[in-house]
Amino acid sequence: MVKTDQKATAQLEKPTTFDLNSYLKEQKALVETALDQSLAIGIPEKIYESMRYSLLAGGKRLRPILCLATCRLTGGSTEMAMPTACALEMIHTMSLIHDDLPAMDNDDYRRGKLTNHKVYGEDVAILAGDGLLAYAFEYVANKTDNVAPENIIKVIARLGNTVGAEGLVGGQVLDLESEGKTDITAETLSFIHTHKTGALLETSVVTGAILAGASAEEIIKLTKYSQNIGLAFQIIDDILDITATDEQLGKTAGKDLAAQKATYPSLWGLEKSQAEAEKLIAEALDQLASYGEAAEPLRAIAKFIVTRNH
Ligand code: GRG
Repeated sequence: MVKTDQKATAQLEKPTTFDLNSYLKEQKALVETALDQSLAIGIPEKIYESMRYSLLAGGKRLRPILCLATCRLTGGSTEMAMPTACALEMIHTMSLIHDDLPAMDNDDYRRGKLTNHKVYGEDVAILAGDGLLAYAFEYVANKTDNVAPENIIKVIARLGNTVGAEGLVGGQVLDLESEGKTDITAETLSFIHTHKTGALLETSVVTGAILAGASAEEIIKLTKYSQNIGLAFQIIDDILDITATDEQLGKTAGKDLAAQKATYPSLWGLEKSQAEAEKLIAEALDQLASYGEAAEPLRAIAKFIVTRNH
């Protein structure tokens, strides 16, 4: 094994008394309650039911939890960040609804449940995604309290950039264009994933810091932290598509292989992909050095990303 890998492994294996399972359970419960309260059934009922079906279907709630944790780390509060945390999950959920459509990945299951279009039909699923996307912006603008207005505007602009052609939409288009091609380079794959998956994870961390009024220097470190965990997250996602079961994933495993999709394991093999993910996480942890104990949640989440099995 090369030196950097040994260093990375040592970083990841550093003992800690922080109980990530209890932390995630407690934070997830907070987020679930806030999401449930964020969207009441209105008229026409069907669209609200469809939006709530996917929004409240479970999932790890990683993006809101990252946003809340970063806001608290940089001097803000849970309350300041909760509307943005909910909006991040609304955006993530809408991207999953659209990603699962027959015109895109054509999936029947998501988060262990039938996909939105399987329950409500394609027409309503598209509109549920659109509804959630629009509502995310409205929710941040209307519900954020005790934050300087210029920081709320920064958050809204950042969310827009993350969703659009410079973010999720751009990544998804290149992903669709790359399907079935056998000559995808590591650069193209990196573009797809930094846009499709990394951008929203990065924005989850950075918006937490913006809401708290963090310094430019802090935002640079946290950006690097979040870019690294975002890429590592995708590498592990690719690995799990090969090594995990349908039950562990809550969706069909082995789809990348079946669709002949270029993935990190297909480019580098499983072992090198895992080593690269660990190296990225070790570098992410370096960015948190100046925070001491207070950064334990962000450290533990980073480590969880490379050790998760779902
Ligand atoms: C954003 C306007 C707009 C359109 C969507 C379909 C699309 C454009 C983009 C695809 C984005 C996508 C589905 C990326 C994959 C991200 C990913 C790794 C999802 C799985 O995230 P987890 O593991 O899932 O956090 P849970 O279920 O735990 O939330």
